[in-house]
This record gives sequence, structure tokens and C-alpha cells, in this order.
Amino acid sequence: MTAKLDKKSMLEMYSKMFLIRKFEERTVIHYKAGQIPGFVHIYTGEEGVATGVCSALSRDDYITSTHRGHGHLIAKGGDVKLMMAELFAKKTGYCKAKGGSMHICDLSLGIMGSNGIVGAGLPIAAGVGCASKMAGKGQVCVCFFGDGAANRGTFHESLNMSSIYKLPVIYVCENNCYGISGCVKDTMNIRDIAVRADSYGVPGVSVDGNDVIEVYEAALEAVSRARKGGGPALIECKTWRHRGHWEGDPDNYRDPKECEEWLTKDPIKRFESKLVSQKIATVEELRGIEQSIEVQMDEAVEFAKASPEPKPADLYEDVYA
Ligand SMILES: Cc1ncc(C[n+]2csc(CCOP(=O)(O)OP(=O)(O)O)c2C)c(N)n1
Ligand SMILES: [Mg+2]
Repeated sequence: MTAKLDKKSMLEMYSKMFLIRKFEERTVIHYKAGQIPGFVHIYTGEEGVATGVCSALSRDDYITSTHRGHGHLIAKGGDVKLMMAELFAKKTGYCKAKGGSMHICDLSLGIMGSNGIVGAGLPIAAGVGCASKMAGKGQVCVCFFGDGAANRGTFHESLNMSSIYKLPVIYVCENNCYGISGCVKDTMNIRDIAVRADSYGVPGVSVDGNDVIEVYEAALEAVSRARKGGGPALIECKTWRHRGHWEGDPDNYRDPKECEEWLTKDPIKRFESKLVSQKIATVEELRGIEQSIEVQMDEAVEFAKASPEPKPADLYEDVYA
């Protein structure tokens, strides 16, 4: 395991991954109970990507997110109480119930928004990268997007622009092998999405997205280069979503055997066995972290349930157009 990380940092990573997992488990429970309206896209199985990448960032760095954004927001420090209240469509939520799961942002943490439009975060990231470069404070922007989004024009436009202007943008492709029911084997004729970086003169690398440390190391390298003016990078993280595309998706298009194989590569279980086998943490220490996260999630759900609903007149507040 890397020498750059001390025990405290690794336990923080474990804690983040577990918090994302528990947030999503609660989301599923309350979605099924009819307490969360709209659509939710669950991040379970991909925790190593958001956690590994955001662990290489500072508070004043930026991220753009996707429709599957809960993990990104939590990894960047998002408040799970305000997130859960937003999902419950309560007035105390991040967007006062006007955004829901797919439109949460927190500018104070550099979270430039999750986004229901596939590939929409890519041009926003180039813009944020441009602003960061002009500000000259060494901030970077991470752009999370999926394999499906990598086939949108916005991917190519954003990469090209970031390359020619040497913008501090780290493109993180979460290749979970599917865009809804479309398997990457049918939607593109390349094995690694990372090779696309080469067409824009940008360094590209493919990593095991279910290995949080491997993701962290790739992110750290890209972030350090971008901070020094070295320009953008593309990191493809191979991963797998444990659940359907959206909650309620019958998920009848993926091979159950493949799903089972990927479950054995669960990023949290893998990290736990590394921490324990390398004697970085004891099982008891990890169970202690997990218990405190369950309490944190109890509080977040209670806060969301107890919060008031918005009033019809609130529709006219915070409307800029
Ligand atoms: C511009 C646009 N086209 C289509 C959709 C419908 N849609 C929602 S998610 C999705 C698939 C996205 O796949 P990917 O980028 O791989 O992300 P994943 O869901 O796998 O995380 C599509 C086509 C959309 N929201 N926006
Ligand atoms: Mg995908």
C-alpha cells in the first residue's frame, strides 16, 4: 500500500466509502416506502471511484457530477442531512426541494452540481477549469461522467478545449460497463475509453475503479500535474453498479453470472481486507466506524422526516429566470 497515506487518511477513506454505501441503502428503503419522489440512481458498488478521487482534492477544488451523483457529493464533503432532506423533497434540503436527487449543489464545497442531463457536466468543468486557471490559485476541477457520456459530443469538445488551453480539469470516466441497458461492448469499438485522451494530446490511464488506493494514486498524479499548470488528464475507472440503472429498473439485461463476479470485487470489502491483512486497522476499529455512520444516517433520515414540506408560494422563491 502507498507510503503517501497514513492510517488516519486510510480510515477516513473507509469511512467515506461506508457512508456512501449507507446513504444509498437508506435511499433505497425510503424510495421503496414512497417517501422519496422522482427518480434515484444508486451509486452502490462505485464508492472506490468517488472516494479515491476526492481524497486527492482540497476543500476549495471543484467537482461536477452526474445523475448518479450521491457518492460524488458525499466524497467531496456534502452534508448527508441536507442531501437526504432534498431527496425527501423537504424545505430544509440543499435546494429547498426544487432539485431532488439529480440537481444538488454546494458551492461552498466546490460541488458545481449533479446533473440530470447526461454529459452536461463536461462543458461546465471546462468553464470551471478556465475560471480556476484565471484565478491562479492552483485549484482544479474534477469532472465525473459515465461511459455513456463518453459517447456524447460534449466529452470531445470539453477535452479538446481543456487541452488547448491547458486547463486544470481531471476527467474521471466511471466505466460501469453500461449506459442504462446499453453494454459498452455494443456502444463502442474500443476496450479502454482512456485511449480517447490521446486524440486530444491529453494523458489517459485506465485503473481498477474498485481499488480505492489505485484510484487515489492516479488522481493524485493528475491533480498534482494540473495544479502546476500541466493541463488536463483522463482517468478511466472500471467499475460496476450493484443495482439497476435507476431504482425500479428490472435490470434484466445484465448477465447474472457477471453481476455475481463483480460482487466479489466489492470495493468496500476489498479495502477492508487490505486494511486488516496489512494490520493497518483491526476489524473492531472498522465496526466502530460503521456503527457511528449508522447513527449519522439515523439522524439524517430523522432530520429529513421531521422537516417541513415547502408551501405552494415557495415556488416563486429563488427563481432567477
Ligand atoms: C442528454 C441525455 N440523453 C439521454 C438521457 C437519458 N439517460 C439517463 S442516464 C443515461 C445513461 C448514462 O450512462 P452513463 O453515462 O454510462 O452513466 P451511468 O448511468 O452508467 O452511471 C441515459 C441515456 C439523459 N438523461 N440525457
Ligand atoms: Mg455507465
